[in-house]
Amino acid sequence: MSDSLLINLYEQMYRIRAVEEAIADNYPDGKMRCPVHLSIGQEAIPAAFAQVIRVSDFVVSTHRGHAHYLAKGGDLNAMIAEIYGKSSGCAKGKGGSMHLIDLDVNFMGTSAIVGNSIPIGVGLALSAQLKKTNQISCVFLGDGATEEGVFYESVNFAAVRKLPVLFICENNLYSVYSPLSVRQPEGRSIAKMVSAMGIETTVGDGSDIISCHEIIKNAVEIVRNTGMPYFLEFSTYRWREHCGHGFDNDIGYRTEEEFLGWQAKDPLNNLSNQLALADENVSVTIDSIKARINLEIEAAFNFAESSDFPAQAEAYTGVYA
Ligand SMILES: Cc1ncc(C[n+]2csc(CCOP(=O)(O)OP(=O)(O)O)c2C)c(N)n1
Ligand SMILES: [Mg+2]
Repeated sequence: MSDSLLINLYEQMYRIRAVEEAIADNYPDGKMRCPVHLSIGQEAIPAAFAQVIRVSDFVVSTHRGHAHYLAKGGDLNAMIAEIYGKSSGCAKGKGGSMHLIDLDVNFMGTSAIVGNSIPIGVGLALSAQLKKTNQISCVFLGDGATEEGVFYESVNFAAVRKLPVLFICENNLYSVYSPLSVRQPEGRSIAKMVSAMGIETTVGDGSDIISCHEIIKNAVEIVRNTGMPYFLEFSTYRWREHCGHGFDNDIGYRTEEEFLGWQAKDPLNNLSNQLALADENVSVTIDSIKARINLEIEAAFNFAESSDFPAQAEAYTGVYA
């Protein structure tokens, strides 16, 4: 892998992490009035994805979608303004953190209803197939979403109609406070269930951005070249509470040891260590990347804070017009 690609991966991953850390830091001010679902700890997957996806491709995501929006090139100012409920937000301040959209880059939306965006992503793949555009459609989903009936209908439809859709499951082991062990029989594999429905699958380590990049690049090429669906399942872990800016290891649904074990596999730290080992001058480059991104984030929060709330007359108007 080239040095410039490694630096690009680092930059993407740092940017996603730093944006969410800034949301967490500012959240207690009480100005962001919507719930936030942070994906700190899970960034390697979207950061790798960002390097291989085209602007023309479609993406849909979930309640935990900040990283996917940013990875697809969604406008940062509009995302932060949306979380602040301002009219300059990407959904005109009417949706909040769970309703991100940026049609300029074909980021087609996120949804608060678990599983809801999956059939939309499949429908987008159907439109690309009918119009012969060579676009692919990518559907981010959590492990919990695979327990919704619509997931099976969608995977089956994609398999039967041979649609160019890439499913990317971020398996962070939990659906809110329920671990997989109380939700599914022991030893069941999500990827194997999907494979039994006739779709090619790969399982990856979501803490290792270099292998994430290889796996996603390969899957994107297969979907684009064959027009067939593909399913990826990455193991990963959210560090923060299910919903909110804090930590919740003390409430009893997961252990501190488990949390620390995953934190020790921090994908951002791992990559910066690898970069430092490869080239001792790299720390100067990394510092300048961080400084630039930190300024960009500060500007986005200033933009959001200084924007107006939607006018009363906008209460019943559309989000896109
Ligand atoms: C249809 C539906 N059922 C339940 C919920 C409540 N809910 C919100 S997030 C969530 C967990 C989803 O878990 P997963 O898909 O693994 O995503 P994660 O939060 O782990 O990223 C649940 C059950 C919901 N929003 N929608
Ligand atoms: Mg989950």
